[in-house]
Amino acid sequence: MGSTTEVDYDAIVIGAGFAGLRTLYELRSRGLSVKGFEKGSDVGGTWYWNRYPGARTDSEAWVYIMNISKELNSEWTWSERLPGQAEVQRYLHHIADRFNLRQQFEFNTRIASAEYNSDRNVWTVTTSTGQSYTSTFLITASGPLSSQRRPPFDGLDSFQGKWYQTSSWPKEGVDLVGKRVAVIGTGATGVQVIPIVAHEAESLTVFQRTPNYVIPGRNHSISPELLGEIRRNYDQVWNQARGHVFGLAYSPADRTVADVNEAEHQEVLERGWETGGFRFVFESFDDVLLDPKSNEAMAEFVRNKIRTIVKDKKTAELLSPKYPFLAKRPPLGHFYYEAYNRPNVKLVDISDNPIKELTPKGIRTQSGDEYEFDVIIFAIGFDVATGALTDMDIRGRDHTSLSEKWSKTLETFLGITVPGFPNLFMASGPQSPFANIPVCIDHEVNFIGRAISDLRQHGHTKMEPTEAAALQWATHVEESFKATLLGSSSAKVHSWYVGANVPGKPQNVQFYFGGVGNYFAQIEKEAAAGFPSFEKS
Ligand code: N01
Repeated sequence: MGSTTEVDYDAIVIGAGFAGLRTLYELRSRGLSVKGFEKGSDVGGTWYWNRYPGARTDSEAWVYIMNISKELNSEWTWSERLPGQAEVQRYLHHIADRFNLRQQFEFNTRIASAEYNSDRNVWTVTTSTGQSYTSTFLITASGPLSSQRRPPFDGLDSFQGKWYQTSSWPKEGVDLVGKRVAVIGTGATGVQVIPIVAHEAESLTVFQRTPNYVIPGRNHSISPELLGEIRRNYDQVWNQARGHVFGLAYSPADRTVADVNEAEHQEVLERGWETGGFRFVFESFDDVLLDPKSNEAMAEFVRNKIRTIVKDKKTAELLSPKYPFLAKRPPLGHFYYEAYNRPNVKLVDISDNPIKELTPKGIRTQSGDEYEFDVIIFAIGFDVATGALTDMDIRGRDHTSLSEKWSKTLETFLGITVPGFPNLFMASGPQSPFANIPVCIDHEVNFIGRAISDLRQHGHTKMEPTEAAALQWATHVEESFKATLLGSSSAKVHSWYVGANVPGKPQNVQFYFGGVGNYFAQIEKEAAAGFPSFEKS
């Protein structure tokens, strides 16, 4: 069974983060010969690259897991509700060692291109140093938030201080003590970095284009009692996350804004705020993404918190978003707003006065104001979802590249496969759910494994989704987005949900917002029916 053409491996996997490790484990368990390639010098993916100060998960530890073995779940001890970068990295190292995954990866190896040969039904994958390898199946696990954007400012090379990007933070760290530091960007990354830098640097200037609704993370250590309870109920916890719209182990609030009076409403939000994390968002009211009244009430509640915490009135107002709650992915903060009360921290609003250029001494805005720095930290986000894939030259059946295909319209089937690209599978690809990623990866990779096993069991060697199935999925992705308040939001202007943060990128909904539970039901239906949306031969 399998390909009749001679290949180096049954499958090649690109990336050694959560998705790559999970894929390698899955396919190897199904008897395939698998080789992995990873740009970094070790496993970790996001957690390998994003070592910036303050980096930690926004999902609770107990759902930030690889659910491949009961023993793993009961032997690994998370120390915090929202584990830090080093701890997640240790977890992934542990998995790589415990399941002997590391030796099947080639590290320090960037994949430059991958090309499908129709006559031979073979993928040829070529590294940036020109080494080529062949396989029947190609699985990308390159991450939805991994293609970093180079700072798009003129004069970058003229800056005489040091500049860093959070998503390629030096392994040895950066000493900021006594330095005048700038942070550009106030997304989830900037929000994590800012309070830590504020403590270390002599001065910190934050350049904010759009404020965010920052929810307190309320991180805490995990007590032995809590750990015991989670371990005893792991299946239940996992099932809860599988069924939750964003893949978190939360219960529905079972109430909408219409069910309560004003006092009860505030009480519920107050309780949620104290609990912190995404529980505030998802366990307070179920209609926050659907009912403008519920949404605005939550938004105003957060604005009031900002006004209470931040002492300087003007700064508080600048930090208060005016667009609908959740229109941007709300970051979790760890004393984020409090940082602005420090005398060494200053906020510069660049919403109407953008950064024009970097100068030898620092940053100049459109109005001509110049700010001097020793260090500039860019936390300006990613070319999300498609970026890491189009960065590689991946060419399918008729020699078209993914980049060319998606410049017209973003089309995938279930966010996992693409018409015209036989035997290509994407773990966490574009149009897959916007959610707690490890839960999604687990199911997507299982789907990929089942698809390949099914194909081989039927004596076939090639599968490709039909155009009709992909079109239907793309339409469903668009409609699901528009059915929420996200689709009509005023923040869509820079929103990476639709790719608007990257100049020139075609604007399409990049993720599936129809809910994790819905998504899993659809991939399960496809798999259970024997993959009817694919052409196989
Ligand atoms: O990136 P972002 P991120 N001039 O794109 C600003 C995940 N994550 O890395 O909003 C000036 O959200 C930009 O401004 P605006 C998580 O899913 C997870 O912070 O476009 N400013 C924005 O403020 C997250 O949502 C975790 O107007 C410019 C910022 O830079 C996702 O990654 C931790 C600019 C970019 O924010 C991305 O978050 C961290 C310009 N030219 C991240 N260009 C955890 O769960 C951009 N900006 C742990």
